[in-house]
Amino acid sequence: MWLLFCCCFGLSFVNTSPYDDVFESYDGHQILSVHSNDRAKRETLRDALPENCDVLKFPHDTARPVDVLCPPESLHRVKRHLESNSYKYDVKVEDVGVKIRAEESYGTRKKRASVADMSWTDFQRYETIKNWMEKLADENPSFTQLIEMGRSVENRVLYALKIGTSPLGNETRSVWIDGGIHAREWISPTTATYLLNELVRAFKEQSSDCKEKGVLSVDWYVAPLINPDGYEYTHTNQRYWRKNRSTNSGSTCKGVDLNRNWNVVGYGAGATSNQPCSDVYKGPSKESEPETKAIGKTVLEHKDNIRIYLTLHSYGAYWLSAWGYTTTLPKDHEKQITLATRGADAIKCVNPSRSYTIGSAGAIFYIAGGASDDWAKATAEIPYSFTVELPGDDFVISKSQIIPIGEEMWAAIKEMAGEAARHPLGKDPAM
Ligand code: 0X9
Ligand code: ZN
Repeated sequence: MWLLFCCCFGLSFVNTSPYDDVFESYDGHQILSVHSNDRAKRETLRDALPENCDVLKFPHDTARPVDVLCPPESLHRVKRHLESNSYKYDVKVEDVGVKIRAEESYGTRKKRASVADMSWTDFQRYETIKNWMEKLADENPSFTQLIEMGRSVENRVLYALKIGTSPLGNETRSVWIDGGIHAREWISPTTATYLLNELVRAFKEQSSDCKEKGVLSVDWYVAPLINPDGYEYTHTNQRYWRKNRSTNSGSTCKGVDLNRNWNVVGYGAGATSNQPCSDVYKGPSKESEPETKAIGKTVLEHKDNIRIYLTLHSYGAYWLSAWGYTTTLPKDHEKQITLATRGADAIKCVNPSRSYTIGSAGAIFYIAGGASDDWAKATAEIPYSFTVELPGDDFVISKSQIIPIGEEMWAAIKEMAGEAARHPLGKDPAM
């Protein structure tokens, strides 16, 4: 019976349909939250799910549920399997199609973007973000610099904006923030643009606010949307797309998981796949993707000054440090956790009900190698490296959350500035 179930349902982690150029409405799809304190049983569940179900979250903490998105044709079989194997589950989202149309007007957003569209009351398209970054650079030449890092698979420009006046010349410390490596995590690029906007405001005003003064003492690199092709695809075709839009040789399935593609120790470890149809496909080789190459090259050019690398993801409110490819902790684990805690405490001051879970990715989340956080610490030798899983309980999140989450992260970012400013230059002392 068990064998039959596995054969029918396939054995992969998460798979994407080869016919991915069609518009997916998600009508009748459900998200199931599956509860089980038994770690082995949770792993068995992952292996037993059908190929067309998508494991959205698989928390290491067994007190938290595993979230699975399934299409209507699989729901009956999956629920029968859960019930006959005594898994407890709730239907977290009754009809995903209805939810995403209500939250985001998904599928109706083919309108042409313009700079005037930039706001934080809605999720913006690539063109809007790109035009807005160009405008920021044009209007503020004394403290910004637009960096064209490279081009995506579909030839979209990959921008980072440098903000700062380098008050200590070559000795000025800097902080790197990126967003949107995972296409469907819309709150990530949105929060990155929110932070970029606050940074530009603070520099423009030459703010005398004590905390904001700290912000002015370092340089900032913000790359808000590093997987623009995947992001656009989530607006036009499949809201739950995760990867970039590479064509994979020998397969009809597109896309590489850019957060499994970095040239770093641990590439291929844990929740990673060598199957192009998998949502966690690591690519044909390390740094095979133009997006990974472009961002990596830019970070390396500034690595001696960048003291903190911060990459924004969603969801669940976790502040994660390296390593992610192993449960082993780095030598300076306590130092990483101290700064992460300062960030989370600053967030709590803005929103007392917001609680981040803090720890190393491999130990408290799940093991996954080839991610940008490990690369920033091990390869670029940047002293602090964090993945922040922003709040929410789904990749689909209400646009009313954009500003509150932006305000929270802005408070955390000011803490990062203070630490970056006082940290010694040079190679990470822990490496
Ligand atoms: O799996 C990921 O890439 C990240 N989680 S997400 O749900 N946003 O996809 C977590 C990455 C944590 N870092 C490492 N495992 N190195
Ligand atoms: Zn992510």
